[in-house]
Amino acid sequence: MTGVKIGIIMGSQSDWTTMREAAQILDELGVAYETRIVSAHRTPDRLWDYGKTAVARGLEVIIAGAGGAAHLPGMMASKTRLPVIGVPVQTRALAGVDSLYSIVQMPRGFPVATMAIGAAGAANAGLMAAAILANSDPDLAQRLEDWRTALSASIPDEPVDD
Ligand code: RP5
Repeated sequence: MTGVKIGIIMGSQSDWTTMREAAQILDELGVAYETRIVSAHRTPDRLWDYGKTAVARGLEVIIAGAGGAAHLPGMMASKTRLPVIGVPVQTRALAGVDSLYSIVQMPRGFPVATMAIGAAGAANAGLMAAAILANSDPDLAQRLEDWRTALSASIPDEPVDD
């Protein structure tokens, strides 16, 4: 086991621009993660192996981003009991609504915690994964509290002209 508890997986290199937002949040919070390209359609055996070995390798949360016919998060949820956080990547053709619908409407029994479309969703996936780990990691819990306090403090009281 590597000690890494969060896996960030995505269907394509082209998803990394979005999924990097999750990684950046975890960097800010000092949480280790691994990143892999795992495509439900192009590398199904890789998906199967990743899901099958995830628990034994010590992972505790999987963040899965995909676009279009975005079957990666749901298929991963079917293969591992670990919590899977889905990120609908924004697409050109249908603006990510296709991704959202592909991820969110899971059948009873195999949930995917589905975030918003695009960069905000990916960042929130990082925060959600950290929040899950923080339940059993007081130091991380404090860092997460501090992160949230700093964000609140950065919001001005009044708007200014652009
Ligand atoms: C999906 O197809 C990927 O998750 C990606 O969002 C989308 C397009 O992939 P590329 O054609 O850019 O590799 O499987």
